[in-house]
Amino acid sequence: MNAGDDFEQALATARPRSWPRPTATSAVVLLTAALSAGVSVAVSLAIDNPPRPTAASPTSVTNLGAIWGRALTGAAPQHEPLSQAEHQANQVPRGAHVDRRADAISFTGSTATITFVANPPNGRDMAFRSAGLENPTIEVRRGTRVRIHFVNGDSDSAHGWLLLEPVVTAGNQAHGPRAFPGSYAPVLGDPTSAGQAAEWITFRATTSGTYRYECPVPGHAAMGMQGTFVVNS
Ligand SMILES: [Cu+2]
Repeated sequence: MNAGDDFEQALATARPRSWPRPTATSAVVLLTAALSAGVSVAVSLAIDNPPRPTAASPTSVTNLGAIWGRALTGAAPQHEPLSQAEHQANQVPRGAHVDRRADAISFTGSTATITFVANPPNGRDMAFRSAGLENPTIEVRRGTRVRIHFVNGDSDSAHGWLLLEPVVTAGNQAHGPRAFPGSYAPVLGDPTSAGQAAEWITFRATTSGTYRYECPVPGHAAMGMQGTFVVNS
């Protein structure tokens, strides 16, 4: 069992029983993904399974982040001071080329270490900040070992980072199986006296293509927490 499984279990345990069941829409999305993706979809099912708000409970979209944020407080593997997180959110990663006009960060080496800070106070709301950019497009070469340093820079909402293979688009959100084994930074909760919740994940970008990263908290990708991740051949 890896750290991600621990977090998904913690999330499942923390989930109030009265929340609405997944809607028919999410069932269709999951079924389509299952038909397209075989075994790996089981992983994304665990991510996509949190109940989605229904038309009868429109306030749930904004409340879920707050509820999960409180429920997961203190559960993160690491914490770091907000000032440190903000500093790292604006640092250019080692070996990276940053194109600010194109809002893109590219790597040509065999490793890429990227910090994403969700909703830092000085950034745009509902966005990931990296190298001083908002939701930048990331480009790596096929075979690159990618390390993601994910920090929840928010004060009152849960956030995560998930790299998906966009096999289905519903509304303005792409849904698919997790792009690569390990390409998921589990949802982190609110800060503690030790600082902002933080974690590291590592995966290998083994297949070229265009992928999507997003925050898996329901509603957050639609509100802007998403970007493009390109694996060049
Ligand atoms: Cu989020």
